[in-house]
Amino acid sequence: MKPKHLLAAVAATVMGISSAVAEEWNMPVPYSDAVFHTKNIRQFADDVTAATNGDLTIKVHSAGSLFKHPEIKNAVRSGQVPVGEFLLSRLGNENAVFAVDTLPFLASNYDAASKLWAASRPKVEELLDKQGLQVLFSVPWPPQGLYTKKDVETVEDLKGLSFRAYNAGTETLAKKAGMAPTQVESPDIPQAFATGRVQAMITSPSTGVSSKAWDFLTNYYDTQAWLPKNIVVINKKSFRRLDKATQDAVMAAASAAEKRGWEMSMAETDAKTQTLRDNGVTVSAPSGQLTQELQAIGDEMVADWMESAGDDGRAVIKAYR
Ligand code: PCA
Repeated sequence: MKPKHLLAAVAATVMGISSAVAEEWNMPVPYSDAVFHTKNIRQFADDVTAATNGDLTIKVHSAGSLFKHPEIKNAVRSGQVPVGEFLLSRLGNENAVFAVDTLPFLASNYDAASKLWAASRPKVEELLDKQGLQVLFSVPWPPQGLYTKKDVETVEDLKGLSFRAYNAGTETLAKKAGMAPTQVESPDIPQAFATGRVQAMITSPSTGVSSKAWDFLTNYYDTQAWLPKNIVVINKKSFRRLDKATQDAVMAAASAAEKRGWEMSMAETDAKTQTLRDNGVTVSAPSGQLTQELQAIGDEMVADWMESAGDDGRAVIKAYR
């Protein structure tokens, strides 16, 4: 033990806190402080601090301020940071199984989403484990709806619009609907709309509210298309370096965070949809035709996915069904 650390340990013991050396971890997350995922993660961090009497504190860096969203997974993998959060389906280019939760209309309510997570979790854990990553918890966004700047009755009405995408699945859907997708991180949504770079998006009521959608668009169609999940992973080596009591505290806080996160997400759905209304966004159910046409696009995407996901993917769908 370095003298500095020895001193800290002695001081901690004298103060009656604990004999272990206090450690501080940096945790990058992509979403802003107002977002429920970030609030849930801050609670997780507080729980870890409390349960370990401050032996381990986790400092949350929100809105991509420490690492940009696309870099977070590799930052944890390489050990630049021990823990981080990202949108699971962003890894869909590595393995289609990671993106099963963004297949339109495959699992479009919380009950189905929970079953899909149970069916896919073992494979997701196995694939991430090979990269030296351990899954701590995963929490869904509310069901995804369509935001536009005009009334939309059919897919034809969407043709030619520039569309804000957040993963490969939303890009594919946009293209199939005749739109032109551009990848925009959620903290950059207001600017992308304000400058005319994009004119439509599909995301949750939560993200509509956190980006103040009423400032730049008029309509929200509650399509309930899918529930994409965020995932929190930890670097296995960093985890192994913790003593057993601290490891147990992290895992207990993680399982509480998963449960709390799903409840927060469910409560958000109606509350944030109401906030959209309160601020003047016209909230409506999609027309029968729009629903049918989006479903047809979803069916095509599921069929394509089944091919690209191979045996692993088919096993996940079988377990789900
Ligand atoms: N919000 C995130 C992902 C899905 C969601 O509801 C976003 O729009 O980037």
